[in-house]
Amino acid sequence: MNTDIKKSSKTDNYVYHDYYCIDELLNEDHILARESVREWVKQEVSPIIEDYANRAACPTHLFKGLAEIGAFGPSIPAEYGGGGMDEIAYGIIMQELERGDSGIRSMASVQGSLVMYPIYKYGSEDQRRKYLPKLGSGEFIGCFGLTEPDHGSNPSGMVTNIKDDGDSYILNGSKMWITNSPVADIAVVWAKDEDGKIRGIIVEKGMKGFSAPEIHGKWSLRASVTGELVFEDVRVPKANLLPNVSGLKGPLGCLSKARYGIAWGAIGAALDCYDSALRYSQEREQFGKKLGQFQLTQKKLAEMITEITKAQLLAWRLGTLANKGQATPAQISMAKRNNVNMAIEIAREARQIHGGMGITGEYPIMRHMMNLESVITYEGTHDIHLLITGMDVTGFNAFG
Ligand code: TGC
Ligand code: FAD
Repeated sequence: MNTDIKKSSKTDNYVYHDYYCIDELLNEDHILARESVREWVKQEVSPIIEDYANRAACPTHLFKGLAEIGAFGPSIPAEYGGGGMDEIAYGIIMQELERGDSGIRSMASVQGSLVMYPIYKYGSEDQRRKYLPKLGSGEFIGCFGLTEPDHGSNPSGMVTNIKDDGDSYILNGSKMWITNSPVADIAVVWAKDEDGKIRGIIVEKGMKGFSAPEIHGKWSLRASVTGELVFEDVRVPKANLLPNVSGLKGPLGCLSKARYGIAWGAIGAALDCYDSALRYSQEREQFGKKLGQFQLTQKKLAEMITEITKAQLLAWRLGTLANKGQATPAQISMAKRNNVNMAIEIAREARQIHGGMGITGEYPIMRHMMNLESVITYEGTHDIHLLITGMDVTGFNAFG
């Protein structure tokens, strides 16, 4: 990957906004985690992110730093390579990362919630010991293969499959839109066995018949690398099958974990847009007045902070439920859907407040706005999450 790092001379002036004093609901560990990740983002992400996004290059050198700040699996036990913290700390870390860039949060979400978590939750003790420390330290990069070219919202229709062949399985099929796949050392892949049951299997880079070509031409998440996974008669040892889960609930359980993190993460992107718009409105003058003195600008900013505050409260409450193991998949869907949509709306309004400057890389707005177009689609689209809520409240399944 590209190591020619061009640093910006701009200062990251971001200030956190906590209109409803939600900090009072946090403990010392949460605040400490937040401060250290925020500082890391200011030092390591903000100066380079615009350049990487412009070049559509992934700052893979940040994997190690993400590991050092505890961004991989913050709520997975420390003995298995995680951070041993609670779910609120995990959420706060995702918020601070996405304040920098959704692609950086993606790097952490995939590694922690979609690769380490399934190995921790569904793996054998041998698999845990073999992979988790390396993933937790950033020595290994992982990816998660669920989506296929013809099966996105409906993963149960997947055609990727494994066939029994002595002490191995033979894996065939392909996966699409896979974050980190071109740079990954291992992939947690979901495939159907000969009984049509969905199973998880760990595929390692270098296995014969396995390739992971990059997908080019994205206008969103440009600093995150996305690719395919292609399996042509790949022989995978049986020891790589995740033994403790079968069925769609396996991958969906991982998605619950990652969607929860996104519900927090999106607030970070929204806060960055709001913060930039507020500062701009206090500095920029038109018609002899600051933009912030116009009622129309005040309406925009007042609505932004109202929506951010509602999203913060939703995420915090979801976190307290998650800490008790009581956050339901449908509650997580509601928070993911609401908070990502809120962030996109705020990015659009913040763009307006910045006028022409809002379309440039001088400000983070367009980058966040374009990123959020992926975030509103991956991990379940906006409408799929609406239908999950609809099913939960009515008892009727509207899929299919
Ligand atoms: P359905 O019959 O509803 O459920 C099958 C089984 O799964 C259980 N379940 C869950 N378990 C844990 N967590 C959840 N969130 C769960 N949702 C459902 C369910 O109880 C059932 O269990 P059992 O024991 O009865 O078998 O399944 P369905 O086929 O009707 O599908 C439901 C639907 C459409 C909601 C689901 O397929 C879905 O969520 N589709 C969206 C697909 C999606 O989100 N893909 C994401 C791919 S990964 C990704 O985007 C990573 S981006 C990463 C990054 O860069 O940050
Ligand atoms: P489709 O499922 O084809 O949906 C198209 C449209 O139809 C959407 O608006 C959808 O809401 C709507 N629709 C579908 N079904 C219904 C219905 N029943 N009722 C009403 N409307 C419906 N996947 C992975 O497995 N791993 C990854 O790491 C990963 N990373 C990603 C990174 C990026 C940048 C992107 C863009 C995607 C990534 N994905 C990943 C895939 C992502 O999860 C899928 O794109 C997403 O689940 C939607 O699938 P699809 O793109 O095939 O859209």
